[in-house]
Amino acid sequence: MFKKILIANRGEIALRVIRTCREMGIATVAVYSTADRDSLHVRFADEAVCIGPPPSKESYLNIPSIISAAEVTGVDAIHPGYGFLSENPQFSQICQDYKIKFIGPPPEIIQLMGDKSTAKETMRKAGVPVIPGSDGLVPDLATARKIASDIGYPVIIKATAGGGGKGMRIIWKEKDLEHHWDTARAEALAAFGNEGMYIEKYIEEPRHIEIQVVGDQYGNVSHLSERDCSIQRRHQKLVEESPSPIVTPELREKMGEAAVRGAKFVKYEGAGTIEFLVDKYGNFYFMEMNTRIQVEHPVTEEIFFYDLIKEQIKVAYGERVSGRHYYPKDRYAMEVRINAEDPFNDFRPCPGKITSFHKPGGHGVRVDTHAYAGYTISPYYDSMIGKLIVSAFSREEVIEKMSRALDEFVIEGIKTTIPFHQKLMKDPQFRKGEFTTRFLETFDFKK
Ligand code: MV4
Repeated sequence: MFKKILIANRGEIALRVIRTCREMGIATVAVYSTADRDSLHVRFADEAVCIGPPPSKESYLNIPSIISAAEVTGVDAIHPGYGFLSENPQFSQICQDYKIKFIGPPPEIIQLMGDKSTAKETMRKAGVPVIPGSDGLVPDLATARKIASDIGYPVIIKATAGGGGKGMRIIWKEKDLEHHWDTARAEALAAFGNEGMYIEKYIEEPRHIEIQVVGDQYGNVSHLSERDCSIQRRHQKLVEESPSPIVTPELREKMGEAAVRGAKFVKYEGAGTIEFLVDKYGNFYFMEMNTRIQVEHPVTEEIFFYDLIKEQIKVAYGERVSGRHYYPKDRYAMEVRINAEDPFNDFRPCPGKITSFHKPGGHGVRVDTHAYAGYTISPYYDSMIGKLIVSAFSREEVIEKMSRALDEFVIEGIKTTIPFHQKLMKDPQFRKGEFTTRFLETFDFKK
């Protein structure tokens, strides 16, 4: 097994990876910016190396600094966590060049899935259902017009370099196409240096449902069922749960099989997520593939009682994935993201010092966080302070337990999303499991 792993990340995920390494007897190296001197990942790792000043570009995104830290400390592998360099094909390539194992897929796969139009074409070839639309990129407005009228409005145009909603426009009527075509392309060029666009039929009231997969270096892939991530705001997930209230055993079987087929087709290696849109008729369509461990991975860990970080490390080392996973019956898990944001003020970020901090506990309650009383949430990074994950034998029980745990959670000194989650847990539609990705557009935060 690896002797020493460098974690090229910060916050709760750095801590999460350190914990598993400890259990596996693997030494750890933390890297940190000067803003994170007092962070727990620095304290809990066996060694820590400062890699630069607070701005991410000069620290957590600074490849030469991170590779130097890896060389100086003599690690055999780098875990990139999520965000930062986790889906950067150059970083995966440089790790390979330096003979340091990147815990994630090889650069070619990251590159392939990072180009959304190519990823979609690849999945279509693999036999995974995709949303009707253009075959690859659309060269010009005239072609866009033709395709849009063939598939019928509403349509959505997407930047191939986008993802997560950037460079995306919904078009309801032909007369609006020209304007959106020009502005979306300009936005994509400015943001990604790539103005490639593709077109799809717009799916109106979808659910966002993703399948967790793990592939090994020998072409084996197994899936660990779905997570329902439909509760989002401006492409930021707020709540994730499994199983999905709308996924029947038949649909789970079909989506799981499609995800495994897609991942095997590209010889996927590591932990990954295949995101699907599910329409109101139960049709599912490939949307994107994420080639990293995701924020919401604990939901899957809790229902399967399975350490996904450990699995990532094992397959990176060359072990095989276990075959098909036993699907746990009567197990439910839900995660809510606790962000340093004011939910009553448009989720405006609220960095600052946490003056008092008390985590909930008890049966079925897990808190993944790097925060503590006296810790300061930096304005330089993501506003997520932690995740509250609960598990139980039914969705009703999970919601009751989540409400109880949220009531126990005390964070003072800054505003957080806790009051929002408390309201959400009482919402009748949410409790019934009846929501789409547009749920929060009409949610009354003041109620
Ligand atoms: C869509 C769609 C409807 N129809 N594609 C959002 C981010 C990026 N991953 C793609 N997204 C969407 N693509 C078609 N053809 C709706 C969305 C979408 C969305 C998807 C999942 C969760 C939340 C969302 C919020 C707005 C739009």
